[in-house]
Amino acid sequence: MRCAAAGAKGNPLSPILLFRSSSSNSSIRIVSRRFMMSGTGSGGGGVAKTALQEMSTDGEFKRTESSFRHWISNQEGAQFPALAGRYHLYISYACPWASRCYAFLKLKGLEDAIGLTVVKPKWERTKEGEDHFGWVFPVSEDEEPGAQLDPINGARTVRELYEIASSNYSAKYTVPVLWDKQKKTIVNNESAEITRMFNNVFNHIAKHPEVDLYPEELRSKIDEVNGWVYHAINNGVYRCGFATKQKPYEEAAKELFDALDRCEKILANQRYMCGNRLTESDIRLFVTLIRFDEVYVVHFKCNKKMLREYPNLFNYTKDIYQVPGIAETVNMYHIKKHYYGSHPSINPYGIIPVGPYIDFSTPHDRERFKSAF
Ligand SMILES: N[C@@H](CCC(=O)N[C@@H](CS)C(=O)NCC(=O)O)C(=O)O
Repeated sequence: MRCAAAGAKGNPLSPILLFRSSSSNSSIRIVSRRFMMSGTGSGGGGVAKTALQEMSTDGEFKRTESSFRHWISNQEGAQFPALAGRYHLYISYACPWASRCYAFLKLKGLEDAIGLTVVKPKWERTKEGEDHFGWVFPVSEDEEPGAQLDPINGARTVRELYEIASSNYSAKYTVPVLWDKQKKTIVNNESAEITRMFNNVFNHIAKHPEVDLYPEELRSKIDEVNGWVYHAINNGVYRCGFATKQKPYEEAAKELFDALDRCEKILANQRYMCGNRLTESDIRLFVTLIRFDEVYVVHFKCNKKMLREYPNLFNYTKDIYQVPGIAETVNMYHIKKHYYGSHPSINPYGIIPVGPYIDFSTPHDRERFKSAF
């Protein structure tokens, strides 16, 4: 692994280069990786500019780390103070990472304090004469139901947001993007950190400050669950879907279904992943489960079992879907249109399968457990 982007220049908040993975509360970092660059015709060796290129030479999908890692704070003199109306969240309904941020925004009641814009579901060319395909905004409000024009920067693409934020950015143009309207830059593009900020730092302006999805007493449990759920399930489905060789696919699939079996067992004895209280771990698991039968079983070849064959997991997914605010974060039309339409190396004709369109609002059996939420 080699560094591939230059250090900060121009914008004083431009990302800097660092290789590390744990979360800190104040820095920004670009972690760039050299990949095979499949599908670019470049013949290998470059910085991944889309998930489709994050392939190691042995056919394994390797996700690149997020770059902008500023932290919003309540402390006096903070570079990014926790103020109402200052920040804007750009998401795609299709993206599980972005959707978990939107879920936190809803659960905390931050809709009036933090703006939200949804991109079009299907990736399009982001620059004339270039091969890069990525997230774009519609050109009119009625072009794509659920997608919106960019009201803050008037950008046509998410790529433009990254280019405004940093003149020398050279990695992926991902959602979510948490934007600072005052400094005109990206505060953070890592959902794991955006959700923590939404949970903790806006309580004075949140409609539901009492909702705490990362409570002190459960933090080590939540971190432990998040660790294996991320590796084997959240990222695991991508490791199945984007593998370009049989062995890494089979390894990812084994880890995925072992982890789902483990969740099924846990959820036989308690309502949520960390006990009788809804936490961050449940939102993280939910965003993958809700896409499972509709997308991952078919598109990412995660077909050893369907979600509907796991009674506890299936009912659990319905339970979380029915938490007030969560259903609004799920748009299956965008989800299916994105995955089946944006990865030509996996689905060259872009055909969207007809089923199953599960109704997650139907009754579930999870009330048999007590709940503290
Ligand atoms: N670690 C990031 C991952 C975000 C991410 O991978 N987003 C995908 C959509 S699901 C994306 O925007 N990909 C753009 C691309 O691959 O070009 C997070 O959790 O925020």
